[in-house]
Amino acid sequence: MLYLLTIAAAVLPFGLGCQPPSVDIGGDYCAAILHMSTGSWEVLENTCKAFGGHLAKVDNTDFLYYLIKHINDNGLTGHNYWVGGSDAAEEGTWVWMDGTPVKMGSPFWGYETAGGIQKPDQGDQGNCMILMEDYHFLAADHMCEDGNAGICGYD
Ligand SMILES: [Ca+2]
Repeated sequence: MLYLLTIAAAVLPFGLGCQPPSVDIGGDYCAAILHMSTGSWEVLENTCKAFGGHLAKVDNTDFLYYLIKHINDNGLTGHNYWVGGSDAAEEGTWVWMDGTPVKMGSPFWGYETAGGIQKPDQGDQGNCMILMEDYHFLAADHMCEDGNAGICGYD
């Protein structure tokens, strides 16, 4: 009995930090990487809401680093992941779900090596933010209705 209590005391502090289905991705960050889900940006946002979160607000480079590392270290590649940025309300003005501005440029947004064009570059055709495998999981603007996986955040 004492043995079990000792194990619980040692394990629980790490488990309690992240609300399921989110997991500890390192760096004291929690996220739910929904690699098995496929849906529009809105569908994935609703899925995240059902899980008590939102599409992730990836507004600091440390969080982005641990997200990409977790995806690569856990075989979660092969998907593109919706995150919580959008410029649907006003073209060119990217905001998170809570209305705060999305940081533009490097190191958050991906770019095409040929031509060096940095995302976002799709205008009205791309109003939802996605971490694209083609850009090593840096961000791109993408057609919101396209079916993709998503990442829920709990901040
Ligand atoms: Ca746009």
